[in-house]
Amino acid sequence: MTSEAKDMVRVAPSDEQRFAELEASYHRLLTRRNEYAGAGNGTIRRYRYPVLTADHTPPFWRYDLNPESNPFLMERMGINAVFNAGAMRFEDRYILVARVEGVDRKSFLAIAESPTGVDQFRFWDYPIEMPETDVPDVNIYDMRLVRHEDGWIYGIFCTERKDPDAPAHDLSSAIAQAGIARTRDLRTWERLPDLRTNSPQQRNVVLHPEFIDGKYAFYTRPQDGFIDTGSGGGIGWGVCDDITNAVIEHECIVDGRAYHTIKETKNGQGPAPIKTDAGWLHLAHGVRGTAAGLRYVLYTFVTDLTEPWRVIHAPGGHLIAPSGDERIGDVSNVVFSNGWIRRDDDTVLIYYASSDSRMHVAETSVERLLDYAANTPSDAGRSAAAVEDRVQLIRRNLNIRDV
Ligand code: M1P
Repeated sequence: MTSEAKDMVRVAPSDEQRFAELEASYHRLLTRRNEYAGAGNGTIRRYRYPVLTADHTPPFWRYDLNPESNPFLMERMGINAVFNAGAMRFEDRYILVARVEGVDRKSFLAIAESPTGVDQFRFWDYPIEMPETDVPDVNIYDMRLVRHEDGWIYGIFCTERKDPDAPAHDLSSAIAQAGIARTRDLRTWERLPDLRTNSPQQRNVVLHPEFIDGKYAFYTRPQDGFIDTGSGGGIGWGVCDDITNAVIEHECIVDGRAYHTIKETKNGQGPAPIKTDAGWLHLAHGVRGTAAGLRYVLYTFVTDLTEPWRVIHAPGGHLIAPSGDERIGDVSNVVFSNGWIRRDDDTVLIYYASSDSRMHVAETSVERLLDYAANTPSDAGRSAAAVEDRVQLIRRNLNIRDV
């Protein structure tokens, strides 16, 4: 044995201590109680601590625990980030299906469950082993979970593959499509053929939870390129007869991109909408360009109960924007949501990721979201009209004060 190797062996006991501390901090993280981060703004109230991070992944996902094959207790397969989780209630548990990204940049989907919905999320022992299609996915992520009225739980997710038509020197061009899988127990997944539409690419596709005239209905996001939506006009809508061979012949735009708004560059449906007496409540992300890159925020809108493709309330501006530490991560200045849960008492937990790095939760209610949607002025379109809206608010408030 060389003297260098002997030196390495001598530090072995401290490696064990290091791993013991790692396990202790993992345990502390999973048992830590969450708390409100502040009073909120009347619409949403954030919780202080992220609900899922890379450190929430079990050490046995990352370390080889066999001293024979890993005498230095090295992390063999690191996890880079945990973000963009779908969400649902299942057997009295709060379930998140997170996008887990290894240090090799490959994303996979893994389920974490919690008894409270705001803390104590623990990953199941094994990630989802999603079956592949004939053309294997290179990367899968951002699952939207939907309990459909046909009795299945569907997971619609982005499947990314290298563009086969890209020139040999182009190693970045990729094609995004919507992968479809279904399950009854969240453990065994049946993979169905990917959604087919007339758009060259799709991302942020979401299954509507109910049949529309006996057909399956999807929110789509047609896009010309992998990053640029190009001629894709915004959040789309289309129906298909057969989910086991899902083909959408025609898409219409439900919620379009618009100049000088929070959704100028692109937008995308978040989770499946929540059904309320006043219409379908939607959560979506809007993207605009800045000198510092793209800025992703969350916004909401309401569509008609019987015609879910028709917007009836469109409050202007964002519901949630990156704040404080949320601004920083692998892709900074991003908040993104593909999961929310309506509790029996009509409170709503919004699960959102910040900067493609970690998962947070904010609380609101159906009543508050509907009030927000119905009474927040829509985007005024220009500065003078926005000032006019604000002046009216000020005038009403000062009149009240003078009374
Ligand atoms: O990096 C921000 C987000 O970018 C994509 O969303 P969109 O297609 O709307 O731009 C997705 O890759 C998403 O996962 C990611 O969080």
